[in-house]
Amino acid sequence: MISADIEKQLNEQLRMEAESSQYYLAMASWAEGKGYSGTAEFLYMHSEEERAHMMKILRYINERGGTSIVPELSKPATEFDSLQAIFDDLLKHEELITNSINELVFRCLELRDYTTHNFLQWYVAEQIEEEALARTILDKLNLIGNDKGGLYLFDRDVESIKVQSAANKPV
Ligand code: OFO
Repeated sequence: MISADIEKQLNEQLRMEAESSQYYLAMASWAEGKGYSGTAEFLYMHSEEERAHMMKILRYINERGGTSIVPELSKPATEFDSLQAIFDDLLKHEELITNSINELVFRCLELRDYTTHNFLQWYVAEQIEEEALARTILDKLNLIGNDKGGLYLFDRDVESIKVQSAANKPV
């Protein structure tokens, strides 16, 4: 059984993962509308991943005897300035998620909830991967700048970049 404190924080994390999914869905839709079909596919896939992250927490809370709360979500932006702006926002957002996971891990140790601590290690590994990927993409975009040919090639190639979980990678 999880404590009320951990249950509340896990529900907050669940909400943040759901917001991430909505946020990336809005980015994907914008990219698709602008003709960046590769970037759109990448972001649609990322949005699906975030939904899976949300579901994993939802199921965990219930499994541990708590009550998961399907959250109300805020409306994400519909307009973005550029691909750079999107991936800049995405990186900042992932850094926020990492901080939140770290806070949760810290609280688990304080309350000696080693089971949830263990559950959260998957998220700790995932965040390393997600931040690294966002930085790599942003570095590429910053090199390309406003060069149309470069952006065309970026959009063609980004589709093949997979958002992989560090936890699933062979050691
Ligand atoms: Fe769920 O990792 Fe991104 O937000």
